[in-house]
Amino acid sequence: MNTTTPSDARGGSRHDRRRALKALGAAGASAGLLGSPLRALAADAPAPKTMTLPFANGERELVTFPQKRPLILQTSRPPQLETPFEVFNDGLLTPNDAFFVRYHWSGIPTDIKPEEFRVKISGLVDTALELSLDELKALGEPVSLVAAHQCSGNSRGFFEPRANGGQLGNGAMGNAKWTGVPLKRVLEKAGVKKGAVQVSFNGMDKPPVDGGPDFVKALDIDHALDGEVMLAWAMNDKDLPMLNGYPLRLIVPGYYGTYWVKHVNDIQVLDKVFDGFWMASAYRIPANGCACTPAGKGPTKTVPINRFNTRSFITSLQDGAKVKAGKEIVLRGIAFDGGQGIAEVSVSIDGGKTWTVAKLGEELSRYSFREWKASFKPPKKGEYELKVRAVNRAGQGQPLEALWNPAGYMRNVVETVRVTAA
Ligand SMILES: Nc1nc2c(c(=O)[nH]1)N[C@H]1C(S)=C(S)[C@@H](COP(=O)(O)O)O[C@H]1N2
Ligand SMILES: [Mo]
Repeated sequence: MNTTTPSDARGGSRHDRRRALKALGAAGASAGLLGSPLRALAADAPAPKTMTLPFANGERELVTFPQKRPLILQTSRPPQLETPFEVFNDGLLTPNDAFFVRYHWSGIPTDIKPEEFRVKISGLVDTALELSLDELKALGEPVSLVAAHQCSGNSRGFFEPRANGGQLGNGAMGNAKWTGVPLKRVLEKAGVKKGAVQVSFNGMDKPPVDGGPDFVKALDIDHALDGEVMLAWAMNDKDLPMLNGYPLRLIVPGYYGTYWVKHVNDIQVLDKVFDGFWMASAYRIPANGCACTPAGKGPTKTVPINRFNTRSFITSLQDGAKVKAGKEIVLRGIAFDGGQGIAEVSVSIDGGKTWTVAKLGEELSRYSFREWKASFKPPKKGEYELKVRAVNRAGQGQPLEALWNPAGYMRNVVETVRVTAA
């Protein structure tokens, strides 16, 4: 199984980034100029802003791309940006300008005229369609859903032994309100013929070189017709940012981000299982209950990655924080899963020896980040190992020891935050 995506293999340099920003050509590009190699030659040039993810070789620049606030740079061509973790403590919805960005190929669209955009629905249908955005929006009442979005490789940088691919911290995820039209409505307008097996989704981005496999994903026909999978044009009540798939993207609630195809303009109903590279070779997980293998070993059998496992995070305190002994504070954070909904979150302040049930916030949807809160009063001075774990309505929880797989997917170990009470 292939575990290195082309973009991971190529990485990115400051020079690359400058070109990418030039290509994107919007206001945020000024950061690209600051980040140019020339800067290094100027004696009084300001040092690039950096931050350090908590693993070896974790130093990253913070850069500003169009429509984005400064985000953690993973690669520049294509843009791959991670959300600084503090953002998840600001609110349950991740702001559009802070939302992570992931692409596989550098041939990304940078200038799309909405009036010229068309999405094509073809293949095993009664009537092939080519719909404008206005026509899509006129198909009926728009639907909205708050749903978490997460890259399969979120948190890969914490894998031990290290796994090939983008060395991400925990910020390749986000939660947003998505608005659009159910895919079902669109497919039913085209009329799905008997014998349909899967539906494939292609976006406007392209490999920069001949022979690179175009990024195309597929869903089983029943999944595509479940009424929840959505073609979305809005994110948190605004147009999608260009880098998050403007003007239209697929939303696959509860499923890893790899299926959430951006700039989607080509949908095909197929009479067989789609065998493109990004389904047949990449984004596959060990075909067992834990999606795991012994460290350093590959799986014998794989299946396409699918639903999120259960995760939870403390967002109000970061590792190394100082708190006051004897003073009560409120710990808070988030939990989410693949769509059953969170049943319970519990917190430990003694490294996992004892656990206390946290108070859950409102459930915005079964797919949304769910807020939790718990009181924390360090009885005396010293070090505290805070842990959080969640379980969903199907009883699926989080392992105390990290699981491993060669692609570095689906990390969901119980998280630990170490703080000092003084
Ligand atoms: N067109 C297109 N869609 C894509 C991808 C891509 O490379 N091209 N990457 C996928 C992956 S792996 C992820 S994690 C999400 C990232 O979505 P975001 O950039 O909006 O955060 O987009 C998905 N959709
Ligand atoms: Mo991803």
